[in-house]
Amino acid sequence: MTKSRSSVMIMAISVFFAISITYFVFAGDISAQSEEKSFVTHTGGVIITSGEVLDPLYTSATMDFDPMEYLRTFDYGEVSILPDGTTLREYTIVAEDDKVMEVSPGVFYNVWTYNGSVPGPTIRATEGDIIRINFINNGSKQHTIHFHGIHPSEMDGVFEPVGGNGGQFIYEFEAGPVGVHPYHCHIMPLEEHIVHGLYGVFIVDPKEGRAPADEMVMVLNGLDTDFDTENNFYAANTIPFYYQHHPIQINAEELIRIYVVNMVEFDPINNFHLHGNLYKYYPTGTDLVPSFYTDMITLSQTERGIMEFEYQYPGNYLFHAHKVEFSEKGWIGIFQVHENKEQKIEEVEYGR
Ligand SMILES: [Cu+2]
Repeated sequence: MTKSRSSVMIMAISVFFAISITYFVFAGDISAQSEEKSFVTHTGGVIITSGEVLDPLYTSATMDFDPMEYLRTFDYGEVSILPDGTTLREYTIVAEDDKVMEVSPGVFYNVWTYNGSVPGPTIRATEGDIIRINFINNGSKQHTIHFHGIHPSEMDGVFEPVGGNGGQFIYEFEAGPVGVHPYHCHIMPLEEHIVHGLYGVFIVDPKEGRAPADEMVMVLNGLDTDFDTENNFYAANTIPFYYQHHPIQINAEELIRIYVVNMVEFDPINNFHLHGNLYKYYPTGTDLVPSFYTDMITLSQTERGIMEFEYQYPGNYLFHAHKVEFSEKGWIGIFQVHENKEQKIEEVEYGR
């Protein structure tokens, strides 16, 4: 009896020591893993991150996005002239829904993309040009492109769902009216397809052009990274706080023109406040005469317009949502205004 009790004791002590030795041998590895962890996704892909993965991952495909590059990039398409002299602009837009993006340090989000980015490319044309979009859906779900603007019903991207895994559709219409318009997927549930990132900006320039300016695009967006139909992050151009950490460099006494589009879902309003200045505001950009001179506009879903301003004094100026919750969750940035030693703006080449 006593003998068997002591052998149990010896066995228990041995097991304890074995576990302790195992712990000390592998302790280095355990502490290393608190720095970086590997996550195996639903389809077997591997993600290595130091943060928590809040989003179900479909593949390990990752993507990079540079908000500074996006800011001033305009896609004029492949240009050709039709027999009647009209300009034709052709684009290829590919939809995908399996990309993963680190939207904030350690927070990975499954983005659905047009041409691999959120927002998709800024499509730009002159009023009266013919736009032809070769749309390819390489996603796993149905998607479309629904443009705001004037076009025939069958080009509206609503009643012709484009199947995934290579489905194709050609959207063709005349660019108009003059202004700044969003485009986005129009497959139900619409909020889901939009909030994951299937949207972009479509600019239609007037034939006579606009005054030369330092031009930029800001898409106001929200990211619902935990699927509770409330946004966890807000941003101008997708990455929260990006333009606060990387101020936008502009010159004093130089005209700045911002094409701003509100794509935030779930919250009924968003807004845009500029510090140390006021701007001329052209709602939807459809009129060449500004409707307001203000430092504050309020925008509902897909509301958009053109802002124009010049800074008089060099220095740092915030721009942000005056809905403070949004600015504290990422929708905030800085214009770093430099003394204007030489006019750097080149003539905007409309219709190039
Ligand atoms: Cu879609």
